[in-house]
Amino acid sequence: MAKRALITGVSGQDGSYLAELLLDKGYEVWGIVRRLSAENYERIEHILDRIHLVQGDLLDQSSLASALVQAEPDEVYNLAAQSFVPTSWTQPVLTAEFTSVGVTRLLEAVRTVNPRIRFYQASSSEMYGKVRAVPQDEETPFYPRSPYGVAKVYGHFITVNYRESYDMHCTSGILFNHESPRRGIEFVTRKVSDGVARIKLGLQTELAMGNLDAQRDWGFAGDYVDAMWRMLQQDDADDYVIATGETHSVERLVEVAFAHVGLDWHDHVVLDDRFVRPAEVDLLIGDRSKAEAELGWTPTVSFEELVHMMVDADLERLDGTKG
Ligand code: NDP
Ligand code: GDR
Repeated sequence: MAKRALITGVSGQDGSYLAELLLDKGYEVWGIVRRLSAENYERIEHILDRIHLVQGDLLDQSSLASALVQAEPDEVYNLAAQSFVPTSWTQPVLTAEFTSVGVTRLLEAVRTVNPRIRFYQASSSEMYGKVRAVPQDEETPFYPRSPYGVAKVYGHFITVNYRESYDMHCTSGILFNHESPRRGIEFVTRKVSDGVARIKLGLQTELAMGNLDAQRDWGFAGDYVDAMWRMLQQDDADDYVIATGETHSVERLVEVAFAHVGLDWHDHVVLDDRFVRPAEVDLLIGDRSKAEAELGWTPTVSFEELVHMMVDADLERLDGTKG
């Protein structure tokens, strides 16, 4: 019989890639979506006829339990969250409700409906924040620097706690930044790829940016959802860091993106304090040794390939809308 999976956040970047991956593996795929006044299924439009959607919200306990009863999953992937770091300063309580307590709501629903379900929690390198070690691995202590990071630390430890308290198969994947043409437009890589494409096509001239010195370990989202799946296939649940092991500054990102279309970033990028954060995460670089050894996982897309892929996708998308 086909395995069944339930994904929260299926309409997001990672949810859409994970749904594709699980369909390819022969899973029956279910996704939880929020009721909105207008549907936002852009990223899953191409697979809508192959997946099952059920309405639910991380704020609503009974909707989560109902979704589990309906979908009868073998595996649950909790990808839903308020995931944009700057918004966590303007909406800190809502961020905690979604990104922290939401995890407990879902874990409780799993525990009561069927504790044998395997559970994946989308943890984040933002938990390392003001980093205590370089590079960061599963043993590195957390020091979050935003309400989002703080919320994710809670989500991580409640997942570990359900594993230890109830002997449930609960895994926390500590994923470093991962991007794609489906990345939300306000995140830095997509903001840059979209801005570069617009400037190249003559639709705008400037790109306003925040801190260019921040360094991130950026990978391709398609690779990272494969790591999530691999984690849930292990006999025993555990925590894993997923990263490329390379770090680049935002300035380097901007340089590579503009150079790809034959432009010099100095001619177009302007600094704007509105995009500078109250507290910054200066440097992230992950050590994926454990994932490589135990999951056999390695990234397949380099930083330059990723930036080029994203700029090309935005050029193609915007060129069609020009004139
Ligand atoms: P996105 O922001 O693209 O997607 C978030 C998803 O969560 C959307 O489908 C959104 O639905 C859904 N959602 C938000 N709030 C609720 C709620 N209250 N109830 C139900 N669904 C909700 O995030 P990504 O795909 O990039 O990331 C997936 C997960 O991984 C997130 O938890 C994120 O914090 C985490 N993460 C991401 C990393 C990255 O680099 N991308 C790195 C490490 C962790 P809607 O479409 O309705 O808004
Ligand atoms: P991040 O991603 O905060 O790392 O969280 P984001 O792309 O928003 O920022 C990365 C870095 O770029 C700097 N930066 C800017 N960022 C944005 N968004 N816009 C700008 O104009 C800009 N200028 C400079 C930021 O200061 C920061 O240092 C992402 C999210 O997906 C989280 O959900 C996830 O958990 C982490 O990655 C790992």
